[in-house]
Amino acid sequence: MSKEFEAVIFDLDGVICFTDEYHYQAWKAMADGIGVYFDREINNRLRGVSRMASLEIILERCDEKLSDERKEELAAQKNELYKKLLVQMSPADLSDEVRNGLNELRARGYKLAIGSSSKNTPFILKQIGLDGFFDAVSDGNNITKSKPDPEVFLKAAEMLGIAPEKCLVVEDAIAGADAAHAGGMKAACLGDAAKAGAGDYNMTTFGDLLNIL
Ligand code: B16
Ligand code: MG
Repeated sequence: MSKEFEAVIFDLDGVICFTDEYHYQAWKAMADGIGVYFDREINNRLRGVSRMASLEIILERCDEKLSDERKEELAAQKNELYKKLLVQMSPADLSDEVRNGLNELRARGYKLAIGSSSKNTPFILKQIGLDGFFDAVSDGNNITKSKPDPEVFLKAAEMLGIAPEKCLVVEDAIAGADAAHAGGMKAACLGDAAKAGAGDYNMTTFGDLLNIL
């Protein structure tokens, strides 16, 4: 175990597993239903962003001003579709690289947590066979402010009983790396966030974590 860190807090979507395509399909069906243009490029902007904030981004292209009630209805509609798509996820959606990496970090003595914006976190963890695996799960169900606010990561650190500066956050979204920094934590980034150089460590693959920790 490195002296610098005692715990690792993982973002879920885009780090442990990949639900982008399901988010895309569900938002696309919702947007088509109200005649609003939506494509994969816009979908990329939704990474790490909460459900309601994602809807606001999609509605930038809607000429009509919708009531809060209608927005709740549309978000609920999208989530129902999304949950139907999540049913097809299984432990096969967890790569060997991630599974082995998590087991190795645990063997090295690190506490492991989830810090995700998603309210569907418990269901996704169950689908991919990681139900009960993490020492703490902080997600969209226990926060009031979403990334780039640090709340989700600070709650994870608190649940673990470990000081924020001893936690390393693993993220794929720039908003997530910003959230880690706002909470006094370092960030190891993958994907978009790594390409943008948003992390203290910018990785090409999950397994690179084993060289940092
Ligand atoms: P839900 P993460 C985020 O998860 C996703 O990246 C983002 O696309 C999604 O809008 C958000 O969760 C909320 O998800 O609608 O399931 O509550 O990357 O923070 O693990
Ligand atoms: Mg993510």
